Amino acid sequence: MGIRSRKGLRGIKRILGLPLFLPLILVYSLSVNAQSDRPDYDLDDDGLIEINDLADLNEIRNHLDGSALYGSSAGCPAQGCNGFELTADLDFDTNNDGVIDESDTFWNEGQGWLPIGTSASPFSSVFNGNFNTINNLYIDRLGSSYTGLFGYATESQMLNLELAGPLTKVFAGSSSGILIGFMKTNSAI
Ligand SMILES: [Ca+2]
Ligand SMILES: [Ca+2]
Ligand SMILES: [Ca+2]
Ligand SMILES: [Ca+2]
Repeated sequence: MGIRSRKGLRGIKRILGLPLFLPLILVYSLSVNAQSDRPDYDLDDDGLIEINDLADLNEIRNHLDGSALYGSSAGCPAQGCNGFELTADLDFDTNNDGVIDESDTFWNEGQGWLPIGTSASPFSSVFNGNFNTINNLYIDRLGSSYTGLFGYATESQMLNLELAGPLTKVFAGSSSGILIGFMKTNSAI
């Protein structure tokens, strides 16, 4: 009994040694990629939250009115933020190997990019591309309406955005386009 307990204790020590080491690696990698923990989401105070990568772009769907990103409006001007602006070219061929497949981040089991905004919850703010390019948008959702980079928008504005790249493909149902599936009144491209 006594011998078994000592062995057990050594086993626990060995197990504890590993988890103490792992969280350090996790914390480090999280802080490197921590787009979601910015002290200021609108560095130039123009009311447009900066979109720096595809993860940021993907997060817009959770803040369709442009007031926040990752649940935060930190650094927005006093009247609040009312949209987004792109700060860099983006590429859906995320591993840069010349094909869009399951190795790319937004493959989604072959369906590709999930459009931002639905008829029930439309995108309703500003998206300024700042003359940057979104490359190789891939969507294969033949049964879906309102499909594009944005699926459905109302009371919104999209400007200065280029979509390009040889891998760009949007297979979709009715009311679909590459930039936007459907735009309601009082909107402008
Ligand atoms: Ca700006
Ligand atoms: Ca800004
Ligand atoms: Ca600011
Ligand atoms: Ca790829």
